[in-house]
Amino acid sequence: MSEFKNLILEEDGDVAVLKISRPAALNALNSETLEELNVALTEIEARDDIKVLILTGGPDKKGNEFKSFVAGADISEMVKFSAADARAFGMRASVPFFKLQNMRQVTIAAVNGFALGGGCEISMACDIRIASDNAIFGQPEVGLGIIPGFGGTQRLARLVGMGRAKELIFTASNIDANEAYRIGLVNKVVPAEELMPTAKKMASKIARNASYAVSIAKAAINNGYDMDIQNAVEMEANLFGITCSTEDKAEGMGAFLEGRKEKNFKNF
Ligand code: CO8
Repeated sequence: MSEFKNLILEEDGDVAVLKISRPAALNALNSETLEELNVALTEIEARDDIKVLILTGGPDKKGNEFKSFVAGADISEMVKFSAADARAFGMRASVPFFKLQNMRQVTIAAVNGFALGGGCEISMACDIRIASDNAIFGQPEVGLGIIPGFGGTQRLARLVGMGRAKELIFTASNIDANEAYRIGLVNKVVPAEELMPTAKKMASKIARNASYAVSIAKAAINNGYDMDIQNAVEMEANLFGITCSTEDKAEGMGAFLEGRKEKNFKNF
């Protein structure tokens, strides 16, 4: 794996933890970090031994682990942008964000503090969000004279519905973790010290299943989401057919029929 300036990759068996680490800027996303994210996610996706990726924020400069997930895109970089620079920045972010959304592995955002602007947006590009009870979510962009530009106007509405997305974006209000849970923005809220253990427990549970089937299920959900239901269900039937041709199907069903708890999935 490559070396990174603003990212830290930790591996724990078949689960990888990728920390965004810019302690001086509360992990704000600048161009360099977006480039690094693209490289890291490309390398992780090519690794068969990594089944689940947890994305989280590194500590702030005082060492506080629960200060910030990602405090947005880097305002000191964006302030100098022309319209063309801004578009290029947005497109640069869309590559790693779509990787998080569509890569073979399941992606879990472990949100350990501020998830503002681009921070809320990168969490929404992940499959699942778990928040520490001190996490704060928001899309403050219109207060800065801009709009969410890393997919926030699109992914927030898809996750929490158009009315709530419009309220959050138009008021630029922050919400706490419990409100984020109430509106369906996060899957789970846990005490701060339980955040990584909970994310790792969920990751291990996912990793124990047939990972090829999990990745096909992810593709079915993602691809079908914007299709009409008739075509989406037909697409699902085709993907179901593919999983029926795998050794893991023989192993999973065989284990059930033999009353065997242990399963030896080969992941194909
Ligand atoms: N960008 C750059 N630096 C930042 C950012 C940021 N987003 N957030 C925090 N920092 C820096 C601060 O400037 C400060 O630096 P220094 O110590 O050198 O003064 C350091 O991090 C610590 O921050 P604070 O002292 O402000 O810490 P507080 O605990 O007082 O406050 C907050 C924490 C509330 C999170 C506060 O830092 C804050 O409001 N940050 C900005 C949050 C924000 O507005 N984020 C959204 C940015 S816009 C965006 O994300 C758009 C995404 C789409 C772009 C698409 C382009 C095409």
